[in-house]
Amino acid sequence: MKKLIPEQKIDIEKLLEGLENYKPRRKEWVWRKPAANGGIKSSFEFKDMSEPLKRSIPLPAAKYFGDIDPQPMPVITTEIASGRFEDDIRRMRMAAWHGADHIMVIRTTGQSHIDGLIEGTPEGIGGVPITRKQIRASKKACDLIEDEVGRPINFHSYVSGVAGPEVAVLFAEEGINGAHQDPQYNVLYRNINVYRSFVDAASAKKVMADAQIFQIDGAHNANATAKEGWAVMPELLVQHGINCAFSAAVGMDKAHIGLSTVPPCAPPAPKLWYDLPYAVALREFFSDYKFRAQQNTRYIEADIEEATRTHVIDTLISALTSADIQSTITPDEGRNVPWHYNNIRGIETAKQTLVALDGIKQLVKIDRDGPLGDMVRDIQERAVCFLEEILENGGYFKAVERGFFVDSGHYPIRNDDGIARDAQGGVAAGTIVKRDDDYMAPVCSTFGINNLPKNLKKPCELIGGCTLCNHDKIPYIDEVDETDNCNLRLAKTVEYRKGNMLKPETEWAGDGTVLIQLFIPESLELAKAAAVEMAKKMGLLDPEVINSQVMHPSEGTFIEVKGKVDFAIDKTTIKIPPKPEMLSEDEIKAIVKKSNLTVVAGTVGEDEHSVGLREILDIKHGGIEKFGVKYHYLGTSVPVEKMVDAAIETGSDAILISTIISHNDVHRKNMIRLDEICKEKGIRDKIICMSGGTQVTSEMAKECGMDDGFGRGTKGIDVVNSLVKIIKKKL
Ligand code: Z98
Repeated sequence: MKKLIPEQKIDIEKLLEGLENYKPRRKEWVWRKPAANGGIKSSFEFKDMSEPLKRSIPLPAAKYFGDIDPQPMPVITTEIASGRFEDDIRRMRMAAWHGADHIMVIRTTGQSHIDGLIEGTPEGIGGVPITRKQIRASKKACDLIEDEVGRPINFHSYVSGVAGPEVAVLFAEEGINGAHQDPQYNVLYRNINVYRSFVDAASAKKVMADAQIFQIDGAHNANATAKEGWAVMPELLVQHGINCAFSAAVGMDKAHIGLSTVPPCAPPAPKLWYDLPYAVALREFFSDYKFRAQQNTRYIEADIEEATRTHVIDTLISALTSADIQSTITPDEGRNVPWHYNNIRGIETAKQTLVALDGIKQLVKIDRDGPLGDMVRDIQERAVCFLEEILENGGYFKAVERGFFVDSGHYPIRNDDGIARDAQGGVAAGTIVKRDDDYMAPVCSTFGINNLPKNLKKPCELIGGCTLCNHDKIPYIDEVDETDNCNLRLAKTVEYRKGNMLKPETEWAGDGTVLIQLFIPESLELAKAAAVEMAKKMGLLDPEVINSQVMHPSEGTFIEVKGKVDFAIDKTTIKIPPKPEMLSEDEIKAIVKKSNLTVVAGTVGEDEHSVGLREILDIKHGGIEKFGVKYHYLGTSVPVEKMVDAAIETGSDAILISTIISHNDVHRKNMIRLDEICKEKGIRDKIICMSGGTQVTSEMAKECGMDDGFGRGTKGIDVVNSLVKIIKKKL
């Protein structure tokens, strides 16, 4: 597979071929490049946009703006977490088309506890672990996807857990571009021994630094875990400080160190009064470093709209405080395995908000003289005092033993409910082996004592190259488990990916999962139970209420139910209705003007339903008037003869009749009558006759002698497009 073809699905089986020989073509992290006006030819003036994509899907409203798709400067992240890398890859491609260039892959829950690397791609609880095969397949896909969209993609995963250094080497070998690494994460959230965690971190960070892997820390986990996220703001600064200082001491370039910041608060609290001073305090203390802003998962409930609204405000804070990376969570995190299309929704929220806020700092200034200045200083002072207290108590390890971190008190208050870890305990306690004084490792990127002979260009010269320098030396092990591997998983879904069978999907290929939305005019508990019954009657398997919102305690409840369909459709049996060829709005307007297009219109017979026709005529909702068509509206229940006479009197080009009532086929009769009268009066070849109504179709109208007909859902542009096409032929 040399390149992707936009009209064709990515062939996963083909992608997996030859992975044993795959080499990453680029290893380091890449930022977006600024471009004048975002490389966009438009009358709009953009301030801070990056280079455009070669291929992309713009925001839905782009059609009103010449289909432009400006790309903001911050890198946009999507967390791909289907749990199966073969599905993640298709998701990555969709994400890139919508503007993501940082793809994070979440690994199996608890991989942090696995003391070593795993081969193949077995599926565990929560998904697949990070393995060489998975990385190679994903990186190979990234190469193809970045060529397709025309922008480099940063592929990201996690260097944590008891196998941190091994994972770091794997990532460096395979060209991972970004990774989370923070020894404090291991200690606090995975109960890994604190000494082991820091020793491992030194080794891992050295490898990451040499491979120019962009590092993101783990401080944000504190405000997602703490009882009150906003109370731990001073601690977050301390955690960032410890990881930054440690990383820089190991030799990491500050430009490759990113702070993971998460707004600690959310509505209905007065969010800005916490999150803005926090963001400003951070940026000021850590001005040499980069910032990755992420939404706070803590506050993501089951309602996607709510998650999205908070994300917009988060992104406003990012724009005001110049975050370098805008991360996006799928807004459905709070309710299921994140779904394909929700990845895209998260990316679009970030893109849409950042584009809308382009150049905000030229218009709006953060006022340090007001209350903000004091709040910023307050957070910073508390953080400095926190750090001093750590030193007074004998340092970081002692502070962890005393439960200083993730305490719910607002420092200096302590509620003594922090996460306390015994320095001699935890996973892999007592496993550190002191290096001998004459320790020597003939491999690159080794941290610490290494007694290499003098005058070597690089350590691995002694062994003719290490795996970091010579990719050919890496042993590649394919699937080792015959019963649990990606080939078996792929075989199960092949008919849905490559065959003729079609099923809806949201999590994985062929899963048949659908979401239905219902409003049930009942109170919450009754509505939830009733919704499940209704879903069953609709034929859904395993229906489950995943969101419910009371509209009023007794008037009704909005419910979302997910379930599975147990059918598939053969796509060869599906007929796609032909779409009428649409002229451009400009062309339509030009022909309307040139021909001074005028019509008479009315509802005919005994039909008083005028709303549909008025919508087609009036400018308000894009009726034909918008395109310059002049109309004479004759009202309701107009005799067909009168319509024809009026057309002759006004010198109109067309007669538009609306006929909703259809009993006794009266709608057909009206059309036939209109055609006959026009013929009788000798004007049929000069006048265009069209009809519309809920029961009308184009074919039926033509059978009844009309030039065209329009049914439910017709817009003014559909009618004027048809009129103009007929006139164009006559011109
Ligand atoms: C994020 N939404 O930050 P295991 N190391 C750090 C982490 O933050 C995480 C892991 C490792 C979040 C994603 N973060 C969650 C610093 C996870 C994950 O194997 O689950 O422990 O590693 O982007």
